[in-house]
This record gives sequence, C-alpha cells and structure tokens, in this order.
Amino acid sequence: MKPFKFSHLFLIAMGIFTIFSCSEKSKRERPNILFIMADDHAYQAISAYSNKLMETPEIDRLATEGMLFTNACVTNSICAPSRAVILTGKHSHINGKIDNRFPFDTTNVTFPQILRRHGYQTALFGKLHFGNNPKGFDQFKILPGQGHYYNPEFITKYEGRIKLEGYTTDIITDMTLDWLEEERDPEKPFLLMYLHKAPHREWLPAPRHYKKFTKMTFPEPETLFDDYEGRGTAAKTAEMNILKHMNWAGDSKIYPEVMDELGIPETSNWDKKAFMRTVGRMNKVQRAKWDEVYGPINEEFKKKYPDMSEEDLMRWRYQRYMQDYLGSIAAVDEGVGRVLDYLDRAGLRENTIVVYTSDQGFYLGEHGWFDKRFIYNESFKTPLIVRWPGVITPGTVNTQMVQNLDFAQTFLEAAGIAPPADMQGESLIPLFEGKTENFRDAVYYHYYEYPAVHMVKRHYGIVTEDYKLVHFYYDVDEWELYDRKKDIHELHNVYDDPDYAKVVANLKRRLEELRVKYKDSPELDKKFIELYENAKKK
Ligand code: SGN
Ligand code: CA
Repeated sequence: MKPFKFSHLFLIAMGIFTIFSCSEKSKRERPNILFIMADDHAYQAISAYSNKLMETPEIDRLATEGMLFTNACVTNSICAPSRAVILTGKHSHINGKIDNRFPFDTTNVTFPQILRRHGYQTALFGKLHFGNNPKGFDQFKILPGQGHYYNPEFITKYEGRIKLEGYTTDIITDMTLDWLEEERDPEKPFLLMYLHKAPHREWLPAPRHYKKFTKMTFPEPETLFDDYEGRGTAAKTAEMNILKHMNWAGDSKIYPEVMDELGIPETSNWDKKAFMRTVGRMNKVQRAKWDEVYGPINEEFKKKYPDMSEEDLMRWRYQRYMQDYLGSIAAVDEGVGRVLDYLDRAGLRENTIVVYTSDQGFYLGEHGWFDKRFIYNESFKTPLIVRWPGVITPGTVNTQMVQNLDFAQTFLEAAGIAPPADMQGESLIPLFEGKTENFRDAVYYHYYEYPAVHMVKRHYGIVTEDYKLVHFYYDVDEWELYDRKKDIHELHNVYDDPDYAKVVANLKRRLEELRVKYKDSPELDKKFIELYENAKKK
C-alpha cells in the first residue's frame, strides 16, 4: 500500500468543502414559491387586465413588479380537474381527474411531493375540492368540497375537522399568514399554496364590501343578449344564462318569501335551498349586517318587478351578479396585499416566486352567461401573473400560449429538480427570462363533465393564436371553427365556410397530432363515457 500523502488529504478536504459549499449555495438560492389561486376569478375582473369592472390594486402589484400573461389558458375549464392538472403536470385524461365528480387518484405523483422530498417545506390552505386529502404537504387546512363563505369548516392535517367563525377569504389569509409567521422553517425553501374559495358561486362578499359594491353599476358586455345563432347545438343548450338559469334566491339574493310574494318560481330545485345553505349559515350578527343592505335591495325589487320586461330583468340580474361576484373579489385582493406585505417585511420578497392565477376563467355576462366549462375565450383563458425578482423584468407582458399544465415543470425546474419524464407541460422559465422562441404555438383542450349541471357538452379542440377548432361529441357530432383574429367574440362558426376549408384540414391534422402527443384517443373518450354511465347506474 502506498503511503498516504498529505496532498491527498488536502484534495479530499477541498472536495468536501466544495460539495458542502455548493449545496449550501444552491440551498440558499432555491426560491420559495407562493402559489395564489382564486376560484373562478375571471381575468376581466383584474384591473391589470382591464379596469372596466373593478380595481384590484394588490393583485396588480404583481403585474407592475412581474409578468402579466395575456394568453394563459387551462386544459379543461373546471375546478378540481384544473387543480389536478396543476399538481400533476398532466392532462386530465392521464391524471384521471376528468371532472368534479370522481375523486382524485392519489397514486398520481404531484410536484409538491417532489419538492418536499427535495427539502422544501410545503403547506396548503383553502380550497382543493379533490374528495381526498392532499399528499406531499407538511401542513394543510382545506375546505371540505366547495366550502362555505361564512363560518367555514376545514379538514386539517393535525387537528381533524374544525369549524371557524368569520368570513372564509379572511380566514384563509389569516391561516396563510400564521403559517408564514409561526411555522415556516427559515432553514428550508417553501412551497405555500394559498387557495381562495372566492369568487365562486354563490358570490358572498365580506360585510365590509356590501355597501360599496351594491351601489355600483357595471358596464354590460357586448354579447349580454346573445341569441347563440351562428354556433352549434352546445352553445344553445348550455344552461348558464343569467336570466334563465341563475337561481333567484341562491344567486340573485331575492329572499325566498319575496319570490313567493311576487310569484317567481324557483329556477332550479335547489334555488331556495342554495340561499339557505349560504345566507342561512350566517350567525345573527352577520345576518343582521347582510339584511341591512340586501333587505332594501329586495324592497326596491318588489316595487319594480311588476313593470319589468325580460330585457329589464336580464339587465337587473346582470348588475346583481356583478355586484356580488366583484364584491367577493375585494377581500381576495386585500388578502393578497396582506401576504405580499408580509413577504416584504420578512425580507422574503427577493427570493420568492409569486404566482397569481385562477383554476379557470369565468363568464361575466359574455354570451349572456355565468359559469365556465367551454373552450370559448372567457372560460378557456385564465389570469396569470408571476413575480420573480432578478429573473422576471418588472412590468413585462407575455402573449405566449401558456397553460396550467406548465406549473409543475416550471416550479421543479426553478428548484433545480429534473421533472419526471411523463409530465406533459413546458417550463415557463425561458419565458420569464424573456426568451420566447421555440415555445408551443398550439394548445390542446378537453372538457368532459356532461351531462351535468350547466349542461355543457363534451368537447375537445386545438387552439392556436389565429384559430380555434372544436369537436363536440357524445350526444352530438359537431365541429366548430372560430377565426380568433376576425371574430374576437366567437360568434361565427366558420367550419363549413369554403374559404376556411384549408384551415380546417390543417387544424384537424394538427389536432390529431396533439391527441397522439398527449396520449389522448377515441378509446379514452369511450372509457370515460363508460365510467360515467356505470357510475350513474349504481
Ligand atoms: C356548483 C355550482 C355550479 C358550478 C359547480 C362547479 N352550483 O355545482 O354553478 O359550475 O359547482 O364549480 S352551486 O349552486 O352549488 O354553486 S367548480 O368551480 O367547483 O368547478
Ligand atoms: Ca372553479
């Protein structure tokens, strides 16, 4: 055996030192991730996108200091499926969570699990809507199912089921801040998911916002009185028209007894029930504050109702809808401000990626609708704003076709972790750095939840910057094509127009390629239909 030389020892020591200092360095540099998501928050209701409807100064801070994405979209515009896509980085047909009905398959690998395994501290507060508990979190407090706006219950990791008094948006913000202040481990980078229930139906604002919003009048969208001509069966048969399908008590907040007095029948068999489970849940003090503002609205409506035409009613209901929907966003915006202020105070601003997004877009009266589900713009697109000091140039706008599918890979890459090969998104980090070449120029979309509430037919399609080609199937077999540049409101299906024959042929080929690329197929469409029909039989 050769004698051990001092120089060897020196080299080993240097090696250990290098490994140690590198890992220390990369550990310090791994960014924290604050993922803020609201439920059903339309980009039309964020002033960084448009201030026609309301001001959201706190959310806008992220756009001023970060990047605003104007073409962000989802793969399947509905709550739980969108969340499953975000967590797994896989399309619905691969992660299995195709609609809100079946529980999430917890054998899926999610990005929080991977981050945690690599030393991140992970926490989640608010709405998940999975039918089971999230995996990969050091701490979580989630609303059961849809949750409630007032006096909510939470399923918690360590305390079982708890019930709290107060307004849910504020409670979720408080939980998030408490965790940052008391539970955050300064030795580790964190992933914090701060997930609001608002502004989901039935749109209950915080008491401090009742007066301001119920006094406001909002501009109507151009297509409020859409007659759905020029499109296929799906737009005509969807049940999400503000005048025809919105609940009078549950949504427009007409007291059940006022409905009886005026002889207004329930819109659905859960119209009055919805009012009872939401407004009916308030405690005495909360209810008194609510009645103080909503009582006079009911009184005024009673006087006007006998003379109102259908058109007047549509207009009135649109205003009522906006007052409550936008009113419920005000507390979300304030909450975002409080959390961003905390990051500043705690010196966490520089090394934290902050994302603001929604689980999908939403119709705010466009096409006469509320709700989402369709591949048409307002529900297909979703708000997305990202701040990452030192990486993203403040005040920039990105127009690329990014999707909720891309978050998992983006966050893993930001943490220096190679994403699993079967994830289907694309990292957004090059876009953050301003490198926009070679990014995808078409996205794939597939919606499944039918027949179900709102009756939006099953459909899949391809969307490019210029066109949208859609196939509605199951109980119809219809194709639609929209020229996105010429027809921004998507009112004219030009699928059968001979001038577009070449576009159709080309897009059909590309759609087929995307289906193959993402491993979707007619066999899977059939499997999911069978799954639904078997569940119905049981
Ligand atoms: C509830 C709502 C629907 C909504 C779904 C899904 N009705 O059923 O309007 O489309 O949730 O929303 S309600 O009267 O119960 O509010 S999602 O965001 O969870 O997908
Ligand atoms: Ca939603």
